[in-house]
Amino acid sequence: MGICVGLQALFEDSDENLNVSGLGIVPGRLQRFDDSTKSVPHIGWNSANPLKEGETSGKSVYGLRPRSKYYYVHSYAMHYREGELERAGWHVATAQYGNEKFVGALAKGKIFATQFHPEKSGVAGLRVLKAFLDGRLFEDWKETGLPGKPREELTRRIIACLDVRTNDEGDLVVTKGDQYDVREKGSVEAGGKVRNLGKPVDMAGRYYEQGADEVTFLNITSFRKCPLKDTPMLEILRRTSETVFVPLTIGGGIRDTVDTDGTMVPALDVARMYFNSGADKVSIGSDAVISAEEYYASGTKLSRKTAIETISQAYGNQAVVVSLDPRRVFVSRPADTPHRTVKTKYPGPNGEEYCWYQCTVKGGREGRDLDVHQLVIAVEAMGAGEILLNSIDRDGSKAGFDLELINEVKSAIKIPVIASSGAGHPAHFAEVFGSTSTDAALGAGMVHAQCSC
Ligand code: 1PR
Repeated sequence: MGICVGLQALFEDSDENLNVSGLGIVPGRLQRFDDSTKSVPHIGWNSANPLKEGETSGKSVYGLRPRSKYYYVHSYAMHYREGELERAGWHVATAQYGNEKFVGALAKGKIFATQFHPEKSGVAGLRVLKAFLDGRLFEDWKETGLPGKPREELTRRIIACLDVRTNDEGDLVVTKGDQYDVREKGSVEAGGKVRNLGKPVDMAGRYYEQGADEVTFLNITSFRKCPLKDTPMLEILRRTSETVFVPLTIGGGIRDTVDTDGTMVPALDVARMYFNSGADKVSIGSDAVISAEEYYASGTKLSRKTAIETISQAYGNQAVVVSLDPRRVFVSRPADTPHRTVKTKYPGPNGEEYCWYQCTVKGGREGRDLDVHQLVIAVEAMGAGEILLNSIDRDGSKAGFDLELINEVKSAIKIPVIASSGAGHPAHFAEVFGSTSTDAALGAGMVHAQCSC
């Protein structure tokens, strides 16, 4: 059985590297998705429909269902041409991305391959793995009761985010900031304690059961006092990946690091520890801002040594998320700043009608002379695969997403964007998906509020 690149290797070759031939078991050459009108990599939940156009019953291949969705994360695909692979004896399941129809899965004899990740596709994916292990190549399948034909297209993702840190007693807890301030206010007994919303592994498992498309852990305090190999987040990932079968992202402290014994550990080795513990993606925050500043200072030359470049080179750009922590800086006129401004519907404290989005590091504690437009262009050039777009102004506000910020970032790059910060009601997700072309949306405070973990 081949998964993702395991399917791609079966073909003759790929535009990804024409110097390296595939196994040639399946005729054809993989091509990169067209990114002129959609984000690439193709990340998210899409079909793998075993039925042909217009069929409402037929052979379901290894448990694939016409209306189920499966998790994809790739930039190259085998375009589907009606009947071509079938004439070579292959059973094919298809998906659609924009105007491109491609091979989602194929089977012949003892060979089975999926472009999607069944191990990260929840219950639908586990059904496929079980059918393969049981050798159930075919089962008769009849569409029942559901109106209309299956929509073979990418659905946008809803991601549950857990900000994790140690509390004052040293326990690793899920917390939540209000404009990045995670300490309780008000009651004396709370006494500015770190908000404790529950245990990370329990809460991640609950969000998976409730249908989260992905789970993101942000480790908001680097564990400076313990050896890297004992970082508590590694154990959290190991335990979470045993029961949560959707993609896991880990952020916080992904950078070149000096271990407690004085050893210099490159960001790539830090990331490798997380990948080996069950992470599918790593999220880089502060280090990305510093790298972008160096990128512009060097005249937009790539150093090939940054965390983004080395990790995406080794694991693919789909494994590297860059997390932004911007805040609004208001100005009366665009001429008052060299940065790219937006005319905002939400005037500043002195009625200013323009603002620019300042990048920050250290969890929002330090503003930099860099705006989000500059940052995302630089990190896309370095090989980042996705942007996690937080907003300090909206964080924990439950006032809805900063749509102006999201549109500003989406207009600048081709890689997917995850809108974050401000979700307080399901309608906020409908609003952000309806008013922007964001590829995913993330919630933290809202999902925690509904979780009786
Ligand atoms: O800089 O690479 O070590 O990464 C640090 C990571 O930790 C960054 O991704 C940064 O965003 C995050 N972080 C650092 N400090 C805080 C804090 O809250 N004090 N979390 C923090 C920022 C962002 C989301 C947040 C969403 C959704 N939180 O996790 O939950 O904004 O908010 P919502 O409740 O409104 O839905 P590095």
